[in-house]
Amino acid sequence: MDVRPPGTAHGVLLLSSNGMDVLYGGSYVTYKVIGGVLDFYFFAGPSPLAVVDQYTQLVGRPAPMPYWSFGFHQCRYGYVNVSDLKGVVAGYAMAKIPLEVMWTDIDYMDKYQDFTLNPVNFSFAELRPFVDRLHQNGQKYVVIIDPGISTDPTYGTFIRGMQQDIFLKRNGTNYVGNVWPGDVYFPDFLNPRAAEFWSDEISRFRRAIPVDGIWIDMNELSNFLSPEPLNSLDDPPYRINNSGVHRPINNKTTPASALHYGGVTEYDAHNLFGLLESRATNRALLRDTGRRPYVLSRSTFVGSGRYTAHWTGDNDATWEDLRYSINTMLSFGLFGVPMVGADICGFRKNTTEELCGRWIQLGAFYPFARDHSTIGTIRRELFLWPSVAASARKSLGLRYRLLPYIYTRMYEAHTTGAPIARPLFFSYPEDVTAYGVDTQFLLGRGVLVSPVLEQGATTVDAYFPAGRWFSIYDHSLAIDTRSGKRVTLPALPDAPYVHVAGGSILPLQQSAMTTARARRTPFHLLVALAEDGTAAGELFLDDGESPEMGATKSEFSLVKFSCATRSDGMIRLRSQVVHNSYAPSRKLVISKVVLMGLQSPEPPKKLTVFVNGAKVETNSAVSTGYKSRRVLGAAHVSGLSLVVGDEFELKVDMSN
Ligand code: NBV
Repeated sequence: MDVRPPGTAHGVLLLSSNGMDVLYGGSYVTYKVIGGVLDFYFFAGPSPLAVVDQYTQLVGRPAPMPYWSFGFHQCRYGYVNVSDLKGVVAGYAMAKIPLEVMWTDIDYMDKYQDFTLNPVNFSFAELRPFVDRLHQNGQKYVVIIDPGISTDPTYGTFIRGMQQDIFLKRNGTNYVGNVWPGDVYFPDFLNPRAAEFWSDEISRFRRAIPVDGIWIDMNELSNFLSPEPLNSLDDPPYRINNSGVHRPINNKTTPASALHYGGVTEYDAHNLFGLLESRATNRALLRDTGRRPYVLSRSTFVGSGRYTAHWTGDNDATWEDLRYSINTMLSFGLFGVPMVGADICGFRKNTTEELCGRWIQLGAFYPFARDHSTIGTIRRELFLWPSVAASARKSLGLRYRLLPYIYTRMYEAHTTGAPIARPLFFSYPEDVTAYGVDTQFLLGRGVLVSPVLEQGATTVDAYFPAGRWFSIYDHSLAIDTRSGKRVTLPALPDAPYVHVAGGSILPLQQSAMTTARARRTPFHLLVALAEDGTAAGELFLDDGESPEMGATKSEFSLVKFSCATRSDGMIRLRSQVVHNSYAPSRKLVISKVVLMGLQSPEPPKKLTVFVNGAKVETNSAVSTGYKSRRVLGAAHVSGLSLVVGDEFELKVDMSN
C-alpha cells in the first residue's frame, strides 16, 4: 500500500506463491521472483480503507471470529499436567482477572502425535472433566496441532492417512520429514482427500475432547531436517532471502522438489501450506460443530484471513519485541487478517514484572489477546505479580467494557476489510506526521491506544491527529488540536492511555470474568462530541457463534447512532435500526448515556431529558430512576432503559 500526501492511497499485489525477495527502496519496489506467473493486481483506493476494501474483495473478506475469541487467552508451552492447567484457571479466578480461554501446547499429546492424549499427564479421565468444567463456567479450550503425522505404524491417524494416500511425495514415495514426534509425513492439503482426512481426524478427536478452537503451528512448513538437493528446484541459482540470510531454499523445510497432488511442485506451492491447512481446519470445525470456527495459524498467505486468526510467532520477552508487536499487528490488519496479536509478556526468555505489566497493558488491546511463553522460562500468568494483576484487571477490564465496540469492528472487518487495529494514517491519511507512528494505534476509528513501551518510563510520548480526544477513564477533554499535536503524558501505572476521538459514539457493556457474562450486562453509550457537536457510531450484535456474520439470512441487529447539537445547546441522540432480527428476543437495554465535550462554558444547573418526546425527570428523586451528573464537561444520563433495537430519540436540554 502506498499512501502519500494529500492522503491518497493505492495498492499493488503480486499474487504469487513462489519464493521472492521484495526490496523496498523508498521510491520504488523491486520484486525478484524465482518462478510462476507475474500476476499483478492494482487497487485504486483512493483511501487506505478503500484499498483494503478492494484487496479483501479479491482475496476474501476476513472470517468472522466468535465473540468468545475476543476474551483473554492463556497459554504456555510446558504446562505439565491437568492439575497445572487447573491451577492456572483457579489463579485467574482468585485474582479476579478475566480468563476466557485456556490453551494447551504440544505437551498434551502422547509422543507429540496429533489427536492423541498423553496417558499420564493429560489423560482423558482428567482432561475431559476439566474441559467440561471450563464449559460450564462459560470458558473455552483450545489445543495445538502440528502438520507432521508420525510414521509410527501403530498410530491410527497415520494408518488412516496411508489408506487414503494423502501425504506429500518426493521421488515417488512419501517424503519423510522430522519434527516433534520423530519421523513424519506431511498431509498434502492440495489433495482434496487430505482435507477429508483432516476433518475426520478432528471430529474423532473432538468426540473425546470437545475443543472450541484449533491452533495450527509449524505450518511454513517447519522441518527439523534440511533436505539434500535432488535437482535444481532444491537449489535454484538465485538464493532468496530466507530468514535474513541468502541460504539454501530447503533450509529446515520440506524440499522444493517434493510433489503435491496434481503434480504441483513444492517449489511452486510452498507458501500455500499454511493457507490450505487453515482452510481445511476451518471447514473441519465448521462441519463438526456447526458453529463459527476459531483457527489460529502461524503461517499465512494472501487470503488467509478468510479462515484464520494469526499470532506473530516466537517473540522474545524484551522491550524491543514489545514495541515491534505493534507494527507487526498493524501489518496483518492491512493484509486482511485482522484477528491478530503477539504473545503477551514475550514467548522466549524470562520476562520481568515490569515488562509483563506493560505488555498486558498493550496486549489487552490487541484484537487477539493471548499470554504465551515457552518451556524452561519463568512462568508469566498475569496473577503471579500483584502489579501485573492490577494492570490486567484495569486493562482487560476496559477491553471487556469495549467488547461491543470491538465486536462491531469485527463486523466491519468482515464486510469491508477494515482492520480492527489500524495505524493512525488509516483514519488520518492527510496527516503526514501520522504516517510514521508505530508506537500507538487505533481500534476502529474512534479509540486511540498509547501504551508505555520503554523500560522505566515515567512518561508516554503520544501523537494526536487533528480533532478532540477524550480520556476514556475520566471523560475529560484531554487534547484539542487543529492540526495534530505531540504530547508528553505522565505514564499511568496500570493501563495504557486510551482516548476516544471526538465524533465517535462507542457502545460499551460492563466488564465480567467471561464474555458470556459481560454480554448479559446493560449497554452504555459513550458519546464523544466533535467540535461541531456531532458524533456517530454503530452497534452490531448477533449470538457470536453462528457461522455467518451479518448475512441477510442470519440473525443479527445493526443499529446506527447519531448525535447532533442545536445552537441553543439541545443535544439530540438518535438510533436508527438498520437490521433487527437478533435483539428483540434478548431484552437488551442501554441504561446509560455519557456525553463528552459539552459546549456550554457554564455547567448547566440541570439537564432536562426527553425520550421519544416525553420528558423524563432528571432530579435525583428516584421515582423515575433517572439522574444526571456533570463531570469535567461530561453529562452522565443514567437509569435509562432504551431498548436496543427500538428506534429512540434522546434529547438533553441544558439551556437553563
Ligand atoms: O509447540 C511449541 C511451540 C509453540 O509454543 C510456539 O508458539 C510456536 O511458535 N512451537 C512454535 C514449536 C517450536 C518451539 C521452539
